[in-house]
Amino acid sequence: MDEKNITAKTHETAPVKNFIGLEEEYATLKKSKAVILQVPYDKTTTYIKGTGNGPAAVIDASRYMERYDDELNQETFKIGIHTAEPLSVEDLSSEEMIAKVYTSLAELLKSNKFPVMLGGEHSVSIGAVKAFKETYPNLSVLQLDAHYDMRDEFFGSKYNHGCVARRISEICPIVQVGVRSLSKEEKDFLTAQGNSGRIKTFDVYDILETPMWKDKVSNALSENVYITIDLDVFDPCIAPAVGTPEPGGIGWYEVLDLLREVAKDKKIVGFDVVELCPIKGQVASDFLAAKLLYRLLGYVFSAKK
Ligand SMILES: [Mn+2]
Repeated sequence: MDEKNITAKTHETAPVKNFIGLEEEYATLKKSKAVILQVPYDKTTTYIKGTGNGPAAVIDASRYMERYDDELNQETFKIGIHTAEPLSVEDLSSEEMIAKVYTSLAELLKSNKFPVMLGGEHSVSIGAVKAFKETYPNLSVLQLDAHYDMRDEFFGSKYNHGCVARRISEICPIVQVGVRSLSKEEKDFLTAQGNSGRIKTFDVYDILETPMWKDKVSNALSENVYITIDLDVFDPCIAPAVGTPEPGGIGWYEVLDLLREVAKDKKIVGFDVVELCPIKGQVASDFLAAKLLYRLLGYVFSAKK
């Protein structure tokens, strides 16, 4: 048998439904503290298409991941992680998709679940933040991203993925980390805003120059924090499968250090991982996304807190 056949065979097993291939014992909605909501939406991406395949790729990659967390020395899956059926959003307008995400998350929050959302393009986060803001009035959003996403409108839409941070900033305060690409219009907007407290930005240069940047980020957040992670915040050498890659991103351990710090100082109420745009045969980014999701859940539910 040649190598090609072996690869094909190992990767053609039936797709798993549950994150990490969890048995029902740890995956029923009733018993689970965390619920993974897949939102395979890909309408307004501007460069490489394919973020609609992101959620399935993360679930698929997750089955090859160890269930034991070696950093936290715990078996995080025992909190129960339910993987909900993907939302059918493919044919919806941005407004309809945002409304659907909002409704789904509001329901999960009402039943005291800890929601984790998998995109899809970044605009999926708008409906999520709306729902969290209603449950947690004192909410702020931590955005990890290569892009500022502060455009008021892009390609004729206010809900384009390039406008997501601007829309979020209209709902609650937002703290941006790792950003390194913006338009003149966004720059002018942010300059006009000044240090209003509504939008705080830690770009890659701040990170490089400020030894205590993680504390500063954490201090800029309110008590209840929703985290939105655009995978393009990472350097493309470790996460190349994104719709709009940008050189000079931050590393795995830097992101983990920040998330660990925020989980220690604040109450993380939910998070999303978005903009995975799977590349066939190159699964490192899919696996990174799965591991990131699991590690962050681990920080949130860590026994050591
Ligand atoms: Mn981005």
